[in-house]
Amino acid sequence: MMKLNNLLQQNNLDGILLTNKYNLRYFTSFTGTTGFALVTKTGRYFFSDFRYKEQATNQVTPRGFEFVLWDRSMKSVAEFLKKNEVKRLGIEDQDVTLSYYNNLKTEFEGVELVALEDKVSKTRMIKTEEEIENIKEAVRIADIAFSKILEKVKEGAKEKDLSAEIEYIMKLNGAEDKSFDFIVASGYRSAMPHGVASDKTIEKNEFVTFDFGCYYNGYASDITRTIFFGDEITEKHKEIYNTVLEAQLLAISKAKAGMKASELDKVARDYITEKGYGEYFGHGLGHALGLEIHEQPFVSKIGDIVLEENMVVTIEPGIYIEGFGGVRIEDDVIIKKDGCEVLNKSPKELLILK
Ligand SMILES: [Mn+2]
Repeated sequence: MMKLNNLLQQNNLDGILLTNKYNLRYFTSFTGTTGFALVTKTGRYFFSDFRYKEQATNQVTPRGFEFVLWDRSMKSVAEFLKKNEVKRLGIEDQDVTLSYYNNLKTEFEGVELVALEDKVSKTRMIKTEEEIENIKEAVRIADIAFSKILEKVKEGAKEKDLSAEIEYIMKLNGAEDKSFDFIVASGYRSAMPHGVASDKTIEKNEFVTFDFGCYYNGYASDITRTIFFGDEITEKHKEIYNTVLEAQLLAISKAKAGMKASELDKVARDYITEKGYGEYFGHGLGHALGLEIHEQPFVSKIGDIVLEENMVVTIEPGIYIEGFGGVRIEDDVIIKKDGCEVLNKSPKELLILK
């Protein structure tokens, strides 16, 4: 609640319209799909329709919000603005459509709409102990899935089937849902950083990259492991794998509170560049995760946010060589005062499955 008051004050606002579903969950505990909140200096309201009356009331009341049965018009919301003397209203401009914005402009006559950009989402960057516990459990479930999926990797196995198995294993182990569309990318497809599982089957002597995660209590996990399938591994495969692994371990050894996200990115990037593979590492080193699978701070060349204690970020360098294959290794880590804590327990040394 302090965070919302600070936002009002720092941006010289009389109110904030919360519409982003992750921010709504964070501040009101609402887990449904239809609803929004109005926060003013004097009142806190949560608007939703008849379907969510009971659920929303139970969830938002303990968080200090009053449930308002919404008639689906913004005109009725304007009454609340008037009642609370809102002249400057912050909106989550990155979250609303142009037509929604135009509607607000019409219905909220005389109210100045102020774009908050990602200021609300950024209040979620430092995790509480409870949030960290949820992320840890989501990571633990993902680790179980990795160990179990290895038994299913064989010649002719379809990427999509392996992806479905991973989801099934995680759900059997307590996951609410998958946290994104899994990447199972084998052979030439492993050179695609976002090679979502396809109909391709696993063949001998290729890399297979698994990138997956789940939700537990609303919080995400995200893990990537690359294995080699077959008995004829080349020196090039080994070199690429070990370069990514060394870069990942190096970044983990340097990650700590007080450094800029871009400095952490540079640690892994410089190492990979020194080894001659710089041009094949075309994405950022990582991203934070929490209620969202990708959230601030982003760990990239342009990441100017300073890492702080209890931010949870991924460290996931990769090398991708078109026509040959690729490797990525990803762990979720908690930033600490003097280092970081790696949450994933899945092994990272080169695994050759025959
Ligand atoms: Mn990731």
